Amino acid sequence: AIAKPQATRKVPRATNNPLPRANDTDTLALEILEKLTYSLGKTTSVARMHDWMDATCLAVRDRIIDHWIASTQKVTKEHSKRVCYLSMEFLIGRLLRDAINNLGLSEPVKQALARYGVDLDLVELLEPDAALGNGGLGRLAACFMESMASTEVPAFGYGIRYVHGFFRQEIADGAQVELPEDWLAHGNPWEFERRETAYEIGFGGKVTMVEEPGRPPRYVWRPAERVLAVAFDTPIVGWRGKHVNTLRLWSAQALDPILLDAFNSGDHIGALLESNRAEAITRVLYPADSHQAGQELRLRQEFFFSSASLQDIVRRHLQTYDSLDNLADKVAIQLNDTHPAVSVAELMRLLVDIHGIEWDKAWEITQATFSYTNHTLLPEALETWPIHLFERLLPRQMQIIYAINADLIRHARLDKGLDDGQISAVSLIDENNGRRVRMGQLAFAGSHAVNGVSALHTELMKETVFRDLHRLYPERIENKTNGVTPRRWLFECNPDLCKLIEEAIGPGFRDNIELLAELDKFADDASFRDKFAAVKLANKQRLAKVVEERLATYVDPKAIFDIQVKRIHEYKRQFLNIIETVALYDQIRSSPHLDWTPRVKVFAGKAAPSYQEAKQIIHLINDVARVINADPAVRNLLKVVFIPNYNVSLAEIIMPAADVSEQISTAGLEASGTGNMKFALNGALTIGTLDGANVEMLEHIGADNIFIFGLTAEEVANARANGHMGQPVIERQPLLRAALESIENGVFSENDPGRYRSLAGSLRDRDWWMIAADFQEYWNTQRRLDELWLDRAKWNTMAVHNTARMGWFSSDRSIGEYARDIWKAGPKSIQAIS
Ligand code: B1N
Repeated sequence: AIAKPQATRKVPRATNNPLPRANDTDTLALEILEKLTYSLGKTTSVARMHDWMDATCLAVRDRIIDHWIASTQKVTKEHSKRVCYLSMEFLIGRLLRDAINNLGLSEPVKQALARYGVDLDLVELLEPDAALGNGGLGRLAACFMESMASTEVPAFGYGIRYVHGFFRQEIADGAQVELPEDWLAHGNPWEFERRETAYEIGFGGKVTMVEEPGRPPRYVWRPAERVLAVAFDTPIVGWRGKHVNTLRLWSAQALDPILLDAFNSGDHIGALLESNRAEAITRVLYPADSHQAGQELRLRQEFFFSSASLQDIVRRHLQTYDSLDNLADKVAIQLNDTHPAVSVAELMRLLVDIHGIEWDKAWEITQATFSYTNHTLLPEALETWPIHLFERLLPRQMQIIYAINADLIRHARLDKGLDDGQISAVSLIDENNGRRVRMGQLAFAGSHAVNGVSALHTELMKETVFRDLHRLYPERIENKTNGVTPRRWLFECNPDLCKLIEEAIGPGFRDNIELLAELDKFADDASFRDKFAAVKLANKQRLAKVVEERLATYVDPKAIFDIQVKRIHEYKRQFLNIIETVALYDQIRSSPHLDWTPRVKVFAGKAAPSYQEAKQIIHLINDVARVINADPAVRNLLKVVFIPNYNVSLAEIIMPAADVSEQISTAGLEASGTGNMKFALNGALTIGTLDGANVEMLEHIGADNIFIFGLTAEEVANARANGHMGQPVIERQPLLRAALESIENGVFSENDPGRYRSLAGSLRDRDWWMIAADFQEYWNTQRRLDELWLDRAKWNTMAVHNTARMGWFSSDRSIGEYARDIWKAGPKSIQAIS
């Protein structure tokens, strides 16, 4: 029998909003049941864990919506300036724990589910990662979204709703295999489709000039092809639910879902061609990190989301204001690398062609609105597009770029007296490699502020890629060192450490992470140190369990966990790490009587599918692991594991479980790094080069608490310029020589002895990544870590100092600086930070 229906609930009179949801366990338990019943159509007796997950997300989502509405109404009422963060990637991971934690609902939700015999910890594991990004750049965008909500900066994130995110990685016979990722397969409880928020995006076609008497000529673009961009909104809730922002991701659709004429005349495939072609734009994320994907589809993706975002920004502005003259007072648009740089030309088109604003005025608005973040100096990552492709796909934008370039060159020549060589360096068109559009120069020219992501990187920007533009506009480049959100990367991933910290210094650090500094005085407190170490050990046990489950390999939680997790790239030098591992293996075998410090070398990371060298490095790590782990001679003194499918959720288990964090890129090449920050925040000791944000970590943590080695960026540049070769270095270093020879001669690849000959050979030759050059110092530094491990009190003191001194690397601090210096947006408290 069905119970008697509840009396109709009263609609409150004072506002048009429903009553906000209550947060007690009883209410949550009831509402989760209601979601299960009325939204999912399931009873408790047939519900699968997945249904509980969906019901929980929906109940939590209602609470976010309450705050979302309040935030939106407040921003609208106060006419606050909004930040629009344009990014091709948002590497979010899971959202349920983030939402529950930020809303302070951990206990009531846990208890509510327990009433049905359901464990929240297991429910959380069922949520798929939103992996709409490759690595650091995409994860930074996700941290920034969370920090903007937490610091109450009104913001929209704009990006692409890829149907397939970053590929899943499996390892078969030691080699990487890529499998499609399918995060939307079971639906996405966090997103709201906004079918009414849709824009037409054009491609190709012709531009004509229209002349009317008494008016300046106008250009009209008639695209040959048009697709629809439909908005999907995800609320991003900040710390304590104070503020909620929107992540707006665009999905591509054909204007006509099916060509009925074609279908009726029997062409069933042709009838769907148009919709397939349109939907292809947002089908899949390009898996290349720090490497330009030169295909047409990539340029389509870039323009598609740039144009949709700008049309949305302009339309929303005109809903409130009757002119676009004050656009820059009300929105700040941040270009996350050059992927959305075509926005500069597209905004000019909207202002000049569509809204009739005079060119110079439009340029003023454009420059005042945009700012641009550069994330890499690697030449292979700097985006350029062949003129013929650009012109064919975006004819009007190409004309506009020529016009911007003409103005730029005129200014450079007439006002600043640049010579031809300097002009060709600042030009938006590269004439040397078969004419190409340089997206970096376009983004620079169209912005009032350009920033690098660490102090060193910003200085190198001024000396290298933007040398000449910097001389022309010496005020434009500034530094904004990256940060990570402490909510996900400390509170959520390491709750036991947070409890311990709270016992020591009170709860203030949860609202102001820089208060972690107060932990410093506990570094020499033996009892605190021991508890700190006990938390670390428990986190290592948790990781050991994951390794056991996924790899059927036992690792001893009492050994040093020495971890390198990040994209696989030559400049990140996983190869250096594995060579050192092989050398250590040799030493243990030849001197088994010595007192070796037990170590577990942990690796994880994905290689771009077409990056052969990176894939070889993965193969080598797995080959080395197989041989070492099977050798009884090392007596568990050394283990090597490669954990497949590194992603945000795996990182949340790994970061708290590291003793040693490997940040060993060739100096000058890692723009910042953010994994380095997550590890140190969780008390790992860093072994690293003077690269990216490591330099600033050294300043904050202090030289006594970090292990720095290797050539400096300047020394690398000099060595390369002076024709450095690896072979003479290798000759002088028996350890390196023996390790390299064993790799080259097939010790780790007996079935295919020549497998690593060319990889290893590259060290004997140019040694481009300075692996031979840095080996000996790296080895020595690792042995210093071994020795330190024997004095555990000292090690733990240093680990505590690391956690205590990492507060500055919060993305709240980064966002505060962007808001104050670049965006001029956000609450007054942020504007006032010094
Ligand atoms: O951006 C991160 C930095 O911490 C890293 O050091 C940096 O390597 C990373 C093209 C990139 N730079 N460039 C990219 C990603 C995708 C793509 O298609 C380039 N990623 C970085 C955050 O600042």
